[in-house]
Amino acid sequence: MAGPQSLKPLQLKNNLPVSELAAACDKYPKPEGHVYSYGTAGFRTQSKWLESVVFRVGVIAALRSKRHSSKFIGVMITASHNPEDDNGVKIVDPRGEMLPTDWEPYCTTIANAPDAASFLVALDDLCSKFKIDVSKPCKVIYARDTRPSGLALVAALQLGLKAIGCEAIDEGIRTTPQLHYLTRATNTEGTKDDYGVPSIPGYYEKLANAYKRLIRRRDDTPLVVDCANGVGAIAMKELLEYLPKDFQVTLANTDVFVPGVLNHLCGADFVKTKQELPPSLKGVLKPGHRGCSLDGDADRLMYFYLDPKGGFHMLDGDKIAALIAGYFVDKVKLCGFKEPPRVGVVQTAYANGNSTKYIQKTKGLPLVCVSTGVKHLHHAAEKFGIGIYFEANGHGTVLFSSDTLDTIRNHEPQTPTQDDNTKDLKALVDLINSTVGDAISDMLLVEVILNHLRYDAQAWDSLYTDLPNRLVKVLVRNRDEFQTEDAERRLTHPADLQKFVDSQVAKYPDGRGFIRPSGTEDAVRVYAEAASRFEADQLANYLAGWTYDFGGMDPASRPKEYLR
Ligand code: NG1
Ligand code: ZN
Repeated sequence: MAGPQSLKPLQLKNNLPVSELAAACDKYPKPEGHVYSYGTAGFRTQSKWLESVVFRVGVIAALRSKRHSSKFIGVMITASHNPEDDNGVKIVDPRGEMLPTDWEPYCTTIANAPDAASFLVALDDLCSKFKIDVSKPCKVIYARDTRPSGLALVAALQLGLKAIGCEAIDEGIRTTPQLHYLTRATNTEGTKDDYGVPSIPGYYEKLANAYKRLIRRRDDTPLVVDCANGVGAIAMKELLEYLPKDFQVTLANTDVFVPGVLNHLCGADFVKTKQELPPSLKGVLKPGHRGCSLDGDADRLMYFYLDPKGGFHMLDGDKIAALIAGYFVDKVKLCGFKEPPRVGVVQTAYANGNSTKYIQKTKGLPLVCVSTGVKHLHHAAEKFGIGIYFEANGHGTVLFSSDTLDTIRNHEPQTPTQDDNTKDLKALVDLINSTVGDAISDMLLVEVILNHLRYDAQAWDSLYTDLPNRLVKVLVRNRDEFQTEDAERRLTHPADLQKFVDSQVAKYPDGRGFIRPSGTEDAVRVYAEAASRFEADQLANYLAGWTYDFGGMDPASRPKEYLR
């Protein structure tokens, strides 16, 4: 292990607090043989491997703040919908966005540095590459979800922040979107881009006030919210204090501090992957009621309902996007703008084919497909006046360009209808957490839209019918052998596997299928959809079987449901 003494020969170009950083680094030695990578979800792995990484992320976040004129940088400790024993850490930029991609490889190198000396060299490289003035002050704001490992990881983070002399705000246990909100609100306070009061009560007040301005007389249909036994349960309880008393809601799966139950048989990821009702909601959700599930850090949302016969129906991120997009395009028309903002939708290849058709053909809206990962969706949505982005798994939000915000602010309505709708649009801007997908803000938005359109869950569901689909996770020798193009919809390698995909897909009516390496797990994902359940399953299983064999696995151990 390299102690401060062994660092003397180090020739660094930047004036980093070498001895403080080296001493702190030695307290959190990097586990030998473990390789980390900063991906779509930041660093994410089993919590027992994460202390050295979180310590180093503290230092990186502080340097990012120095790079950004000493603005607050956010750090969120969460593993979202993943198992309770996992954890993760992600850096949030000053306006609440994700860390830019060009920093990712530096984060990876810094996390993998085997000892204090190489850690310092890697930090020095980062400072030189991005011309960071190390003498500047730095500020970080951080939070964690309810995972038991969070506390020890916060201690590691704090040591990193202390070692580099960073001012820090500990926000305690918060949802991921709350931390994004706080980061942006803190940085914009008192400016023309003021995002709201930079506090948790400020967040609830902003959402609740916007909701009250929007909601008309509510029907009596109750909403059941599955909180995944995570931090969303805390936030939902707190939010209810700010909402009108007639907001009828039943909170389920709120066992925040019971070990082992986080995301277990509940939550947005369970609903999306199993396409069934969380068992804990049996008897709680009645036919005709609306239900929704948050995930473990409350940035994903899934709706669902039971038909009169008790059949389960899921309303996923695509259905949410379709509802929101249709609503916004009509709302914008009713405002009577001279130059209406351009409403558009961003999806990934996982979007159901019929949702794409509905948005493009039925609603006539521009739509782009991008690679998986929030940063891709977010950036593409910024190109629209009003950009709606959602992943099928329920992560998404609506972005308003600064021109659009000016248009709305300066608009002079000519009729009472235009006036009412412009007021609604202003309230919608406040209701939506544009920094990142926010399950709670999205839920209020869906509730408002259903209320305005007088839709029940079934009416919403009937906007289009989902094509049956299947997602399969296939283990392979090395997922890097799988490379894609065209927003991950086609493989460039192995090329012969893509030829097989093309020939299979062509055999199925409404067939679509693609294979891509996961960005967050050591696996390859296979997706297929087709006109019937049987065909979607069969197509997915063929593609999975071929992926397994092309992935260098032993055909003798191929799972029996995979086909060849
Ligand atoms: P990967 O593991 O790259 O498929 C998953 C989700 C993404 C996104 C990220 C980040 C699917 C198929 N993929 O990515 O949509 O949410 O995790 O958490 O749901
Ligand atoms: Zn999440």
